[in-house]
Amino acid sequence: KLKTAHDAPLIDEISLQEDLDRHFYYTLGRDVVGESRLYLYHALALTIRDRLVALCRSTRQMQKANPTRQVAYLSLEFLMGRALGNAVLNLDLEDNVRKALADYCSTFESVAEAEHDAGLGNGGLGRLAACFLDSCATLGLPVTGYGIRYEYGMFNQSIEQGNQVEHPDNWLREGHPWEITAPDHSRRVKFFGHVEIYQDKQGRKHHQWVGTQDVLAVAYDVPVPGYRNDVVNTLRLWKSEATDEFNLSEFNAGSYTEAVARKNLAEQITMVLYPNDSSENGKELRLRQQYFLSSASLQDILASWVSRYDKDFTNFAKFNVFQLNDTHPSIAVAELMRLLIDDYDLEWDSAWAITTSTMAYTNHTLLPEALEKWSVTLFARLLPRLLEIIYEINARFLMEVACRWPGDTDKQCAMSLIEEGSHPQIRMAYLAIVGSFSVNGVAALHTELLTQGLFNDFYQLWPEKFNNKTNGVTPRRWLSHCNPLLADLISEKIGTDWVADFGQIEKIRRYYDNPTFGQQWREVKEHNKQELIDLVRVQCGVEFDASMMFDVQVKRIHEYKRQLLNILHVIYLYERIRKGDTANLTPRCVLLGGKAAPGYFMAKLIIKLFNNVADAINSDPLAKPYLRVAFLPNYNVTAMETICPATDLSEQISTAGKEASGTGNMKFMMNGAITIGTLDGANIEIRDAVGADNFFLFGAKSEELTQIRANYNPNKIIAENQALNEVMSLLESGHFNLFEPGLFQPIIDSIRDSNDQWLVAYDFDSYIKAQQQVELAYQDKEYWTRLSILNTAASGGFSSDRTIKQYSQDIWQLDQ
Ligand code: DL6
Repeated sequence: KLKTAHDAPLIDEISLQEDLDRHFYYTLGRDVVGESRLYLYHALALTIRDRLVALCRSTRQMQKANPTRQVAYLSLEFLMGRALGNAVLNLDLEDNVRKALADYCSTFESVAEAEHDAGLGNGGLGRLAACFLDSCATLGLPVTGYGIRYEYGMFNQSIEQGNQVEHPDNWLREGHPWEITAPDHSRRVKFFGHVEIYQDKQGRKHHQWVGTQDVLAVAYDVPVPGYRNDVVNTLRLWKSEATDEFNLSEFNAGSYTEAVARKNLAEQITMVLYPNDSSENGKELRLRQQYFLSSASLQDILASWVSRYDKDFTNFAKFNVFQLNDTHPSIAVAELMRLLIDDYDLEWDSAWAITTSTMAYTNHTLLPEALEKWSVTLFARLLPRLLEIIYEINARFLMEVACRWPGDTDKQCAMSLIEEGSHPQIRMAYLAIVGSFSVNGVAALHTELLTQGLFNDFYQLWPEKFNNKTNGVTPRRWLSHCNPLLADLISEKIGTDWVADFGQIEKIRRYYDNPTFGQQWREVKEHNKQELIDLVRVQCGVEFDASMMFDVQVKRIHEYKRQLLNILHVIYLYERIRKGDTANLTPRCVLLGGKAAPGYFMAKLIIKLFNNVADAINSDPLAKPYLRVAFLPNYNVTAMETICPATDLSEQISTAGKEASGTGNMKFMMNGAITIGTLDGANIEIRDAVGADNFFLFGAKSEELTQIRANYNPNKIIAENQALNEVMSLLESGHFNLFEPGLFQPIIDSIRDSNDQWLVAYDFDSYIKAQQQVELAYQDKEYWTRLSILNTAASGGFSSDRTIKQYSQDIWQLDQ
């Protein structure tokens, strides 16, 4: 554990004010107060960054003085969102910041609005990485994040005529005041070329990867503050740049255009984040990004090791762990081998011993389309030395398989790192498993399905490698920062220790049936709803009403997440309204948000359907008292900070066995929303924690799916279920696409398809029934409030602090 740092700049009111003025007037050269909140934001960010830099330095010094095991968290995605509010909270600077800004006639909130989200991630996986960094710093653990500084992050989404339109996210245009470039830490990453073998005087063979086209990885460090503990860790993001070579060769030879083209090629690597959250499209540039991150990060760590211990790697594994966030950086397994053998002269066996005791792999998906495979041909061209190493790893691994299952060649084919066929492919998940000492899933059910299904062969071979680490989210951002009124109300009752020790949130359970506390709880929700009402009005032009239930589903748009089921329920409610069946209807506002991968046709059509349904309902005066529907464009971290505190009902309705964990479910729960959900991912653990009575369960269980699919007949289900029949009839009548005939036929066909993997028709009936339970519960305000308090009170286990403690103890073994 790290101790308090002493060389931090003063955090008192006067020094903060002075620094703010200095940055505003001198660093940024501004002199007109009120000129632009952007400059004020930059001045404030720089003021706070000064403090972070000092703490970062003392954190590093502390770590150097007491060398312990270090973790490098390798991830292609870090979905950090805004940094200002989080830093102010964690450094406890809010009062002083407010006072300093008052001199500029500005509020903290308005200045914070000027910050762009750092959207360097698609969704759950990237946001998890961001929550983990917060928890590692808060727990004082020596963990460094390594990622890519994409020039363009996750695309911005607008909705035009109901359709998603993508716009580039030029988030760096106005500068990123939090980062500090560290050019002295630049690394060279090789691509292309070929391998030459030579023998040294001792007759030992060496492989030389030559004729390569090198790219420079330039480090940009972003500080990651812990919560009020003087610890600041680092997120190191790599930017690709051309090496200087072109100046000398091509450039001087007059090949100006070629030289510039080559420079562009190098810079392309970190140009843009791939916007597919759960399908890989095998693009060469993506593989380059993966290798670029892995190579630069490993080189960085090895260089720092060598600077201290020369080429003595005896204790390297004792002091280093690499956590691979999904298979995306799994090429690191082969790259560490290459660096140790080719650059540091280790023998294969020593290098392999180090690799397999430092690499740990987290799996985040069971979806087959998301399991990465790379073409052998592409590897041979782009990373020839890495391919050789992968072949060697595979050959040795298959001998182990042959020993365990003698004569079973099918087993060898099934487990091989190379999928044979006309276009052989490298199975990256298998490379990650073979090269790691730990493989973890992200929720209990997910890990169970991994060990019993997808990775069962590997589990049989190495059961000790597999473990579960249920995800979590940071209560700093996802309660203290985003829901300050609720945080204050909680702190009034149980003190403030819960922020850093989230298990203590359980203490508010005592107040769950206290009428005064319940009233205050409702008032906070009411206030938060007003904030969301304003957002929805501005962004969607739809007027929500705080007296109605706020029913929310925000996440990436994917068939398995079943936004479609939600839409069918909305149509069902509308149908009831049209029929005048409104006696027991609980008025509700339904909010949907999320981005579809740009090439994902069905996901985009689902967005369009939702918007068309919303238009029909919102323009029907009959519906207004009962139902309002809006699609929030450009759902991102910042939007979620307004959404989750205002939500009554959290929709977690994926087909069982498909959502690895989910983390939105946890954010909603912390903020007192009640879940309607299936037994999927971490929903199961959420329900266990809060109690079955305080969770609206529906849907098929994962263990039932095979049986259901075997004789699935959605047309029969539709014919026999009056409500679903009416919903389908309205959809099929073209009511929602009067001027776009046939537009939604692919969706209709998918629901009626007996191969519908997502079982929308199957779960419809139980979903509707669960929604009816929700309606009844919501009508009793006191009862609903009790459910809400109980949900927050039971959310203690879903803090990423808990998750990180488990990683630290079980996988990283930082306590030893
Ligand atoms: O583990 C974080 C997050 C889970 O909560 C989601 O359930 C899961 O869908 C998501 N996985 C991905 C998959 N990407 N890939 N590969 O984003 O991870």
